Amino acid sequence: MAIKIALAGNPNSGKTTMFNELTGSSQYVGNWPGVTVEKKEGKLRGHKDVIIQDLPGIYSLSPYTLEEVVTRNYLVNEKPDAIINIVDASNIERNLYLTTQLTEIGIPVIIALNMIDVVQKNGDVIDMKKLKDSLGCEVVETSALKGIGLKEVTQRAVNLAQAKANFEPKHTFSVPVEKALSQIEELIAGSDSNISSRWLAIKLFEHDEKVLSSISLSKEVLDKINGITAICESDLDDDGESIITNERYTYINSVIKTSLRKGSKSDMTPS
Ligand code: BGO
Repeated sequence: MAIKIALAGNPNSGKTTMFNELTGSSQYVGNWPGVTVEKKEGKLRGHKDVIIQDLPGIYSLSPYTLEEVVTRNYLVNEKPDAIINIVDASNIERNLYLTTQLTEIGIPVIIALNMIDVVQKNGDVIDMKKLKDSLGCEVVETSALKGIGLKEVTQRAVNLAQAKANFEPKHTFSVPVEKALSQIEELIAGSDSNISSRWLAIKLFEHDEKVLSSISLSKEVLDKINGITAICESDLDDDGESIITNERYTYINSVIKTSLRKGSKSDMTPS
């Protein structure tokens, strides 16, 4: 059976450039079912049994835009064998917000740290080992524009896909949130065995209406989940969705602090 690798990333991260480089002329363009969002897939050059699925450029996996919903429905329901997350290395802080969400789905993620030529030009230094250790996934420096690192990132993605290993993100939330999430996970265990229970638990904690309406839970279980979330919200004096968002940013700040050293040219604004 063919291996399916999804390309996910923020708008302007270089996704189209990379997709074109990886697939050449073997592209098929259509629409995602029921929506006018472009769907592009193609065969990886030199690998007739590896399909690269391009996903819409997005900043988050929230339920608020068509592109986000298309992307997360595909990842959660269709389950590609691996995700290449294209991260604009020259805007790493903003791009890692999506990364923290992609790694929660349970599909192996490899990061293409793209625009590395821009980072080098700016004199910035990214400590690859520290970045890899704190994110818990493989990271490869790439320049889609200059064709650097593309073979390596795709070969590693194919290896990850073939290994079919379970993927556990390094990122965890604060103690009270983790406690609530594990209680919710216990309550929903077995409700939809196709979807990662941790991902579902986070979405339920965030009061995600789209996920709530897509799974069937008894009123009793739903009441318990709402009770668990309400206790945590009251303890942290915020709503579930904001708690998760804020904790993602706190985590990203800690990753950036340990792995990025800004060069002097970075702060100069172009005239
Ligand atoms: C323009 N390095 C550099 N330096 N640039 C890159 C790289 C890289 O690794 N990868 C992509 N780019 P998209 P999304 C442009 O179009 O693939 C550039 O949204 C321009 N256009 O060439 O479109 C890429 O699909 C005029 O730049 O991203 C493109 O994710 C002047 O990043 C841009 C300068 O890439 C976005 C750049 C008319």
